[in-house]
Amino acid sequence: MLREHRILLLCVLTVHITSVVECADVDAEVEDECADLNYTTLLRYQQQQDTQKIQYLLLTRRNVDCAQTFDQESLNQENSFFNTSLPTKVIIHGYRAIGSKPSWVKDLAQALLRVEDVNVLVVDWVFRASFAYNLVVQNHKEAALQISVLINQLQKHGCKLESFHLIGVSLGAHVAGFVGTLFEGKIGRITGLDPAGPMFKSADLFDRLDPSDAQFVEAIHTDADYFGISIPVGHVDFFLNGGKDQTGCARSRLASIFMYFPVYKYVICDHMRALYVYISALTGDCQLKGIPCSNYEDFLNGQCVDCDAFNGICPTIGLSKNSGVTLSPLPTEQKLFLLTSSSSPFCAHHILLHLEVSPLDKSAEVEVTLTTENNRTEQRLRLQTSTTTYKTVLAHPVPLCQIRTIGLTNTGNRFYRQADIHIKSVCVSDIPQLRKEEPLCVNNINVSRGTPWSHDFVQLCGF
Ligand SMILES: *[C@@H]1O[C@H](CO)[C@@H](O)[C@H](O)[C@H]1NC(C)=O
Ligand SMILES: *[C@@H]1O[C@H](CO)[C@@H](O)[C@H](O)[C@H]1NC(C)=O
Ligand SMILES: *[C@@H]1O[C@H](CO)[C@@H](O)[C@H](O)[C@H]1NC(C)=O
Ligand SMILES: CC(=O)N[C@H]1CO[C@H](CO)[C@@H](O)[C@@H]1O
Repeated sequence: MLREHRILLLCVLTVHITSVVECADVDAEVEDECADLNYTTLLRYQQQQDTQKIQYLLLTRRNVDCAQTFDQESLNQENSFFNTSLPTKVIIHGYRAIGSKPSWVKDLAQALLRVEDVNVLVVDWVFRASFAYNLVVQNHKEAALQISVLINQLQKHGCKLESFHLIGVSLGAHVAGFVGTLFEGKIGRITGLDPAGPMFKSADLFDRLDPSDAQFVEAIHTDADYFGISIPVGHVDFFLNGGKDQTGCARSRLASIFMYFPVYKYVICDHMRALYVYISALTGDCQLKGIPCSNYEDFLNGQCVDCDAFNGICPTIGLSKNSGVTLSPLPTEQKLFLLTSSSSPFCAHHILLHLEVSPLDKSAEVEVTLTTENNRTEQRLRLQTSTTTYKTVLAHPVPLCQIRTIGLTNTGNRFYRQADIHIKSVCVSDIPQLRKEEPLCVNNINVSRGTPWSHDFVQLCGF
């Protein structure tokens, strides 16, 4: 009895330490019936034990929790849950660290199934997607070829090309792109979740995801300065928080040699955010909308405040047709910007802060605070002698209509006495701006050093 306990404890410890399930026999009887992603180890790789074949897992509403393996033969088998009358989502992972089995795959598949009755095929190309990144890049087209063979077969069984939606993470986005190339852009939709950047940014269109790869191509960018690609690759491209650094992810970037160690997870926080935001957008109850703009600076400076160029409908992350884009022909490589919060469901309300001041003798600084019942947002603005108009976009946890108080503090200059700052007007308004909505403004304020000013709004939501 005592011995058994010890063995069990050891098993639990091993699972924790290696995060690779080595004591799987414990509940093997239950697990065995469900297919799972393969994973590879350095030893297996060195001994070339792994076959190079891609494995497919199938999840549907009839087997949400327990994947079936899937291949061409499955179509002739009665017990397969694949339904050729339904659309098919194909999930393609990217580079995989040794020994890893990404847990997000199931989360994404289940989120998709909650929204739509579809076949979800998970492409497991781990044996081509591990070890040296440059080899994986070389392998990605081979993986795409194998996937295209399967899609060809599915077509013969009655699946329509336009009913396929490929969702590729990182390098998987370029795999999806190449599958799209092989079908001459007739695949219905491709979603790239932070498409990989290294070795792809300057690649030929043939070699990377681009708008010609499917009838609708979209991408979400979250790590454009590191693992992700910095250029737009779809009809529309959502750049979250500018597309580079995400809120709640560590700033410091240790060298990529750490990719092979447990810190991998930590280093790829920005990169994987695109995926988690996408999953959240599918299941959450708030919408993540992008504002068209030519660059992030202009967006932050309040130069882009509406979706008039999109018939007034801001493109939304998620499964709606063409992300809600109604333009015909579709735009290409249109950059869309949005700010997010640091955790699920990631939604933030965009608020434009607009300040008009009287000309100043010396540069100054003010702090603007927006207060709601439970929240407080602060923004410091540096005021220059050369400018009297300041605009900035804030990510706010609650909508504008819930803002109770606006405050201004003359935070002054450390080195000399700061005179009063005369604010001609301070205004806050929603982005996207709707024509009928008036901004909330207060005019003619003198803010002295050491005497914060504040104003209460009387407003209600829903009118
Ligand atoms: C991959 O996993 C499947 C079960 O899902 C198993 O049948 C197959 O043998 C595995 N392949 C390798 C190479 O480990
Ligand atoms: C396949 O999907 C179609 C369309 O939703 C449905 O009518 C049919 O019953 C499904 N077939 C099976 C075997 O579930
Ligand atoms: C603010 O100060 C200016 C001069 O410094 C003065 O002319 C103006 O009346 C003041 N306004 C208010 C609202 O106190
Ligand atoms: C950061 C923070 O305090 N957020 C809160 C803002 O207010 C909403 C509800 O009004 C809360 O749910 C958030 O936790």
